[in-house]
Amino acid sequence: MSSIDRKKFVTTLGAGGAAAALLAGCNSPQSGSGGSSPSGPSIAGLGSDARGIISARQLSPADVTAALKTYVPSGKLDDFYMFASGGHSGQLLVIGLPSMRLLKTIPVFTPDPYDGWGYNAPSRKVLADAGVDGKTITHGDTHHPALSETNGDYDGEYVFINDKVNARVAVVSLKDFQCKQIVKNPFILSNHGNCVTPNTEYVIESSQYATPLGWGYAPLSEYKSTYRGIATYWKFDRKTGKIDPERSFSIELPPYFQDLTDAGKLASDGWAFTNSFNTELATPEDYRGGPPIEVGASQNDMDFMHAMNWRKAEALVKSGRVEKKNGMYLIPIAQAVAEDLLFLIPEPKSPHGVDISPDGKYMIVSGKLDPHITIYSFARMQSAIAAGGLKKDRYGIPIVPFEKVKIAQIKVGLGPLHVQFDDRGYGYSSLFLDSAIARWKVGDENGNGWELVDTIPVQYNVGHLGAPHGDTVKPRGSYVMAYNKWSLDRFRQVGPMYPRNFQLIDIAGDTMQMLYDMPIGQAEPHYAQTIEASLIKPWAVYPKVGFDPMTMQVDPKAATIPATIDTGTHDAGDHYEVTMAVVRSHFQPDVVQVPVGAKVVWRLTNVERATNAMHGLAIPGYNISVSSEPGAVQIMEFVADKAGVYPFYCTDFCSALHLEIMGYLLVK
Ligand code: RUQ
Repeated sequence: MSSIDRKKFVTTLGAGGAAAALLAGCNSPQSGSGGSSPSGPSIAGLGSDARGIISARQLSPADVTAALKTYVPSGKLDDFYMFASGGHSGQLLVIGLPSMRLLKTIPVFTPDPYDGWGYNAPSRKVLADAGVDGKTITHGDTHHPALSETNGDYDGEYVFINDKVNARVAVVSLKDFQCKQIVKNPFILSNHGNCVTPNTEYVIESSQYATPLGWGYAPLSEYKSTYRGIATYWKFDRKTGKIDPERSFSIELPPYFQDLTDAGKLASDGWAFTNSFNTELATPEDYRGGPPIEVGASQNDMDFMHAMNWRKAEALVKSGRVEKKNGMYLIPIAQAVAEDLLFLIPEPKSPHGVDISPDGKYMIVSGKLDPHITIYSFARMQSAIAAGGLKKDRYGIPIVPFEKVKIAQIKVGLGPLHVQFDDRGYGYSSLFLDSAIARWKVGDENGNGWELVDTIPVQYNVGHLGAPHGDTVKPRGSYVMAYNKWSLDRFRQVGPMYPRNFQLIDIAGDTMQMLYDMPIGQAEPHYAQTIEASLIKPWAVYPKVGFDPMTMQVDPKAATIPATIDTGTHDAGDHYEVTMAVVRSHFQPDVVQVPVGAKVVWRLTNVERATNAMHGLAIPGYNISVSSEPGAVQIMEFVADKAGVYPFYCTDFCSALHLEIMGYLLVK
């Protein structure tokens, strides 16, 4: 039974139906509405065995259905890829759905020797280039993965991920699931929002905590006058697969703490929305005379959503009327206001997420300190702007009146944070305080029909939630995932640091069903995006032997076999060049000899064409570990500063003679 058949099969039986069939022993094909699937195994055949297992393991009918819905047999594949942030591990996780099996950790902001990231020369350069004031940073706090989009739907080509703590954005190619680039924001030191425009024209990064723009110093007493937020529109170039900082621009924002951003689509294409909290402009300094920051920043009943017409901003930049600062175009607040491309919309009390509906007609804001989600109409926002006469905030930005644009509020429960959609006209909200997912009906432009339908408890304290293609114009697949901060009683204890819990929920039926708990064995994940597996077309091996994953081209200096280039150690005058091939089961050459103090540039090419035939190389004492997939060249650079004999070996168990794949680095 294919995975799609399996799903249909289970759905036909209905929640509990399959289990009932199993529990009943299924001696007759009539039991359960589905009986036996025409192409699949007969339920009757499962009879007493299954009954025995079910009773020995004390499984309920719901348990058995959940197992059937998530089980992917050995040899079968998952239907979806989920790309989850790795929180302050700085990495990105790839997970299969519905099995919830971890497929890969993609190292991004943090070195990871299993992948050679941060241990080979090109990735060290990526990390160094993305440093702060010349200082290489070897950690990150990943929050919001954003898959590249074409016509508002995930296209499976790239995924972008932000580093909240250092205000950086990374580009990962889904050809080889490797990081290709990290850009450092030239204005800010912390970000939060990260999303793409509907054709990945831009990756939008929005600031979190206000600072003086450009990382300079200013006392907190100058917070209101000197500190600022930012929305940066990083220009993505599909031809190069890289962000082009030269064609990127930023819009200056007030020192409200900007939070999440979502790009408009379809009806609202060309716009982007960023909410904020701390319109009180409180600072931690207030502690000396006033309340602590979390109190100071929660005084106002309303904060502000920022609405930005990025297409207008882009045209303004192209017109040559925007100046560059710190190497990037920066549209100051006054210019953004004069050009009618920046507006504020009041939003209830310290909101967290803003999410645009699949048709682009509605902006939905989650209250965080308010039990409601608030629904705004994009069309009404346009009319209110066109009508003019808007009041302004203290920074001169026009405010679109709340009552003119808000069309509905749904009381969903305590601590709403984020919103996702399905293809059946429902929206879903994560409720942090209630530890639940709420399902509600998407209503109409006049505010009718927006109503809470159902909630399901989750375990526990959910942050984000995610549905397959849930941020696109075409959500699909019948799952919602809850990305929980706490797991409490869900897993065997592993000391005081508990695993975080990803939960898979079936939303196909009229009531939601909890299917699966997945422990995340590392930092708190925030958001994840999920894409149909068939849309991703990864390489099985690199396109050619000697392919450099960083330049995405063949390195002319890489070894190939049959050898077109001399392998061995070559004295290049100011450095030694090592050209090496690896194949089961040897390195060629397997002795590298250099004088002490030599600068070494060592290219290791895995010349295999067999899929999965991985090799690695690690050198003791030199902090070097690389991984080379079939076809890839890995470049290592170091100074051989200590005389000695250094055995190196292949770190992947690649053949029966794996232990024999070794060699010596002789530093004389
Ligand atoms: S945020 S849940 Cu980046 Cu909502 Cu963490």
